[in-house]
Amino acid sequence: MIPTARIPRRTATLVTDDGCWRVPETAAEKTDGDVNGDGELGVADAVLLVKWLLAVPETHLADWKAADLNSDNKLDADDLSLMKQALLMQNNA
Ligand SMILES: [Ca+2]
Ligand SMILES: [Ca+2]
Repeated sequence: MIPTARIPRRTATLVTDDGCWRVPETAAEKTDGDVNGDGELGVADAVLLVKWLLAVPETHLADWKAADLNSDNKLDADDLSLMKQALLMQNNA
């Protein structure tokens, strides 16, 4: 399955006791591949993942799970390949 870039969405919960709407942080939907945590999938995410895979010092992933595109709980070249495909699909859309 080829991942597609998604626009981050949030869900809201109505709190009936005070009538306020709340948007819990835990309800934030993450963008696939957004490893730098800026809210969108971009070339910078692929560059960051490459640097991390090459063990470049001082490389920090804001959200490594976002880059685990094949959901096998590890980051490797397969995830990078899927990220490249997602970027190509995003740019050709
Ligand atoms: Ca990003
Ligand atoms: Ca993976």
